[in-house]
Amino acid sequence: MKKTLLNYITLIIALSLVIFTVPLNSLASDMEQFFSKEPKIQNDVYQYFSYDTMTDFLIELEKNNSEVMSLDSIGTTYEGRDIWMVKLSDNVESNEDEPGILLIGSHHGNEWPSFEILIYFIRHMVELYYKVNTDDDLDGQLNEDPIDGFDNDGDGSTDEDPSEDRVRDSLNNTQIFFIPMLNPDGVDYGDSGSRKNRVPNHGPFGFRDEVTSYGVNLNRNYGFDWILYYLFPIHFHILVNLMDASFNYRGPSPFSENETKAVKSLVENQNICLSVSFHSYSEIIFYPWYHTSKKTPHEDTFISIGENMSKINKYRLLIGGDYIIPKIGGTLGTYENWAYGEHNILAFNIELCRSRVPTNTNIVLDTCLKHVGVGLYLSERAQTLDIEKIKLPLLKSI
Ligand SMILES: [Ca+2]
Ligand SMILES: [Ca+2]
Ligand SMILES: [Ca+2]
Ligand SMILES: [Ca+2]
Ligand SMILES: [Zn+2]
Repeated sequence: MKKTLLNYITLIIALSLVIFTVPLNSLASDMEQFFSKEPKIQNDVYQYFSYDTMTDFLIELEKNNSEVMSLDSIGTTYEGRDIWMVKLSDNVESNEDEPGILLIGSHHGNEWPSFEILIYFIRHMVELYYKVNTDDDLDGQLNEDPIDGFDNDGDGSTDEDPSEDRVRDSLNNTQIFFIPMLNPDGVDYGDSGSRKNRVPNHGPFGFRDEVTSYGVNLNRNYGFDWILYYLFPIHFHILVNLMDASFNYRGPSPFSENETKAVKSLVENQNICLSVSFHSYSEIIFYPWYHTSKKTPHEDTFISIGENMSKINKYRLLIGGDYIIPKIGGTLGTYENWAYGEHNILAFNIELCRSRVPTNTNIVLDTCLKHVGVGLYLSERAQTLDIEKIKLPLLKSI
């Protein structure tokens, strides 16, 4: 640990006599206090971040915690917004030989919980990294109920005494990358956002002079197996994906969009082994393949990680693509298929919540807290993957 950090911790210990004598019943109440200061809660209707408030918040957080947090623009959208990437790790400015995980929110701009949970997780990690081990619920035991979805000490409340050491272990041994809001143009569009981004389209292949419609579905724009559209046009719903006015329009060419280009470049330049892209809604978890019911060589590992996440967030794990993926056909151009198929990243999709944008404060905060648990688990599991030295063979799905 750096000397400045030690000084900082000493300062915190001194201050903690004052600050931490305030009883905190749970992290949720802690967060409510924080958000009410911001002011995030108005008449119990949850106020989500916007692109601008998120940008201000992340800039401020990075300024005060630059030893463990970096904030960089990894691209610019059609409407000129920065695509922010947050990295959390000790010695954050150097690229250390530690396993990396990547968490992405808002491929779809109208699915707001997907960025909200990531901003919450970032703040939790940064805040607890510098906090001394604290008996948050003042029951005389220290860190007896970490965030894992279980009431570990059987006192009737769940996850009420998160472990500060656990956060430090995590950030000292992994590199956590976030793109909390991949599609800010979509998030900022209208009152409730747009699923697609906001580029003007010029016909399905971009050849028309006039603007024919707006927006590409970023989660169909990844350049993996597009040829299957032409080999099996019916199975892969070519018309829905080809027609530019469609909600699932894939774009004029693979990686045509600035947002997917930014993800591609980040993944190509970092050592990422595990990843989750968040959407809403359905409370389900799934994993590749999405275009076939054929199982990947890593089915057992996908199931193991998926089941562990499911224990924390209580969402249903869809095994082997049953239910959502037809036996023949399915979805092409998704982030997960590309990340796994091209880069051997164990990539999951988590569909948050039971509605697209819940406004009940308790529901949103509960979702945020659960996914702090999921994020911590992923960071710990990434270390295991590294130690086990799982070498994923290069794959091609066809
Ligand atoms: Ca604690
Ligand atoms: Ca305690
Ligand atoms: Ca408990
Ligand atoms: Ca717990
Ligand atoms: Zn989505």
